Amino acid sequence: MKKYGYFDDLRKEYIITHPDTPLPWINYLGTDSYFSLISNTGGGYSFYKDARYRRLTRYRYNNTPFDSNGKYIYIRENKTGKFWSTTWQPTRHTMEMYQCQHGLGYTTIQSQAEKIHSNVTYFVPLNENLEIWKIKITNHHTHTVDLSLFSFVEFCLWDAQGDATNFQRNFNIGEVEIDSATSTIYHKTEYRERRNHFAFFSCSEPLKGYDTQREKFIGSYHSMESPVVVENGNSLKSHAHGWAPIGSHHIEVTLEPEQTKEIIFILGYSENKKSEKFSPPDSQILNKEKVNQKITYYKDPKNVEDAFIALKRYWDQLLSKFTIDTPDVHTNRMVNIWNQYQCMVTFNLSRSASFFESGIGRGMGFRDSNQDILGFVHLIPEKARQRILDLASTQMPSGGAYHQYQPLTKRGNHELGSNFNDDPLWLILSTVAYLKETGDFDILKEDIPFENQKNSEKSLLTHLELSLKYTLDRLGPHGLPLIGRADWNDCLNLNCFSEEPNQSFQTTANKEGKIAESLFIAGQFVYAAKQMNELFIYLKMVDKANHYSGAIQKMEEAIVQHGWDGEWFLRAYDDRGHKVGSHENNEGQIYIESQGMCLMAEVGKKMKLATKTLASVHRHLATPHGIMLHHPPYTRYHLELGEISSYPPGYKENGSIFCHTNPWIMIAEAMNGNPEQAYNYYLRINPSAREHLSDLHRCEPYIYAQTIAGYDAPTFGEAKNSWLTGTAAWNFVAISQYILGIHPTFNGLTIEPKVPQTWLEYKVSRLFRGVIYSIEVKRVEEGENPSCEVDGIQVNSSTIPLPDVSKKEVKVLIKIP
Ligand code: BGC
Ligand code: IFM
Repeated sequence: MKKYGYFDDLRKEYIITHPDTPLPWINYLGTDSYFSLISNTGGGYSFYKDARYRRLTRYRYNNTPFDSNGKYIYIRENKTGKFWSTTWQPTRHTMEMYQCQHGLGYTTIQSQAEKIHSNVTYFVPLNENLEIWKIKITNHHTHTVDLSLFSFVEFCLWDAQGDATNFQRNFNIGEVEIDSATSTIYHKTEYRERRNHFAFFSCSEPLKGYDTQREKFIGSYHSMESPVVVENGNSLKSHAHGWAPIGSHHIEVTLEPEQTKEIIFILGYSENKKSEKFSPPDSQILNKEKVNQKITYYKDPKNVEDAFIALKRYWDQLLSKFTIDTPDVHTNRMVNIWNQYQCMVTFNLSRSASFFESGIGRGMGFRDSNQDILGFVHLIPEKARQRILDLASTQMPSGGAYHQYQPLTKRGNHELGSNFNDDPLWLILSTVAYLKETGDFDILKEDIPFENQKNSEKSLLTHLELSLKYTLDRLGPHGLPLIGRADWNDCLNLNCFSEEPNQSFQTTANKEGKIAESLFIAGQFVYAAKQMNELFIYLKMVDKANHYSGAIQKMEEAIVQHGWDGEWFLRAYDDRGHKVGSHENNEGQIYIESQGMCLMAEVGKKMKLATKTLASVHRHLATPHGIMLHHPPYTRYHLELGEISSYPPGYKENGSIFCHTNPWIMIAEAMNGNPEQAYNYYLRINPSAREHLSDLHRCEPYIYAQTIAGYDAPTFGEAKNSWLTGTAAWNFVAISQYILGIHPTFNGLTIEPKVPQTWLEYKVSRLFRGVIYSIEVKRVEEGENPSCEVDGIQVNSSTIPLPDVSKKEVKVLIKIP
């Protein structure tokens, strides 16, 4: 199979050597409010905070090539009239060299054509709402060359939804302003409304010309491959009045042999002063002073270099909080670099904006963001704290939660409502993870409103209890949690069948009389409630702990009595009370989710159900490419099951390898004392370990994808929907906390290695509550007993308590059999 690139672990980069990757292999720039997506051929889009409401540049989804529209620079040799683009796309000319380096928060694309070498680095400086494109051009001819450079971005008219649909309006509203003195193009569409934002696109060089109207730049019946302006080598100084505003600078460059020139482009977002917010009188609406300061600052290459170094330092420092050194290269590079990096991206963007998520349909998912915190909390706990409070503010007094909220407004999305009955319980898992990481128990006292309404505040602890109550208030005929619209599996819609409510089953909590029940939520309840109990005990709230112990026991009994199918856990009962995920079914006999959740919750521990369950998972669901969601997949549509059966067999929720769920089984295997199997499953979906399969896998080899096509799919092994998936967080939890075995607890750091026998030793360095734990794990020598030494002193527990305050480093040596 073809290789498209390689990992450079020292530089923390993935280096792509062939531009025609099976799909665009992308990177995310920006860590805070301004984000930019960029592919290995310069495709992508930018937005401020919210990919729906503040989209800066336009992107065209669903194209061939996939990423058509981006951040492009054309070079034209004036004498010969030959031209090409520095990122290969959109001209796709023959190249003398090409290399794309995707690094942490930056992407560098080098290429050479006609002996002209270019090196463009794209990045978003820390704490800035702008992106830099820094280009260096070198002339490798033995003679002087005259070049023309044309930059290109296409502006989006802010609301990406309206931008993609409302053309009768859109083609009339576009407005721009050109400030030749500073080489800046302003995009100010919407400034006449009560909006106060605008975009700017500037450049370090004096302009020969510019263009702001797409049609003029490209030319009618031309294409991005050969825009008429580039072909002719002359910009038209076009002004956009409606239609499609773009930003294109025309710069002239003369280079002696082997001379290099550096040019800087700055694309950014800004807002007007408050007083200018309403109906500004004329074009002088722009807060130019502020923008000019920024532009002037970043036109200086020295400042750009400093910002770039600061960004690199930022990532080095973040990733230094958790580093490992194990015998396996795939584990090392994913854990040390890419898995943590992806956790940051999913934390920032939830499921909103990728090449597969349009940035329109989904904002911050309640379920999703809570899970993303699990893999992110050690990196920047303060941000996790704020996210927990934001999420809790979208909870309702019932404990239910809006399924998602818009990042710009932080308000719950009404259309989707709140009846995904698993949602509230995830808040418990994220909060407990935060507490264990930080020991910041004060967060539990924070007053948080319901549905963002003032004067409705209750403590976070109350919110968490309401999450448990929400489940307990909604139990079905078997005493199992009602599924509502769906649980973790969005597409398992079990209440679709009967039009009429089931009259024989109506409680106040279930006014609609819909009775489908979820074994996933049952397991999740036990898992979450046990964590709450641990917290109550730690907080010495004994009555509460006792109260919930009763609820946990009852739920476990209901699961064992009504939810055990003999060799595995059922998945659900549908609205007519029929089993889902049973050997009695013809299709969908066994599902992964309820096995994972119930085992992580240690349901049926006394009856030793884990070994049997995991053997069933192995027998029925495991494939060389990962563990499938269920099997056999549904071959026809079932009204009583809903969207799950709308997918062709082996894809998405209908029996693909839904990577998010695989770590639950890895965790269960590790907990059940089978490290070999846990690690074996880990490697099956580890993107780096699949790099050699790139032609089959197709997605980026440095990032987890949401799904890999299942055994029954014609493209078994093909990954889809890379980047924004809970797979990132859960794999990090599985490998770091359960396989490498380092997990934070209320009282200290627990170390319980569950690694394969072939590993003779490994090291972990873990920052925990301000202390560096340098951990070495080794096999016992012959005749030696397993042991744990902390700073040279033998200890009996696997939980290492925090040292006294003055100590900043602890050395731990663990000997395992
Ligand atoms: C997708 C799911 C998604 C759901 C809700 C379904 O079509 O398959 O992955 O979570 O829609 O947006
Ligand atoms: O659990 C969901 C998630 O919230 C969004 N993507 C799909 C998953 C499974 O349906």
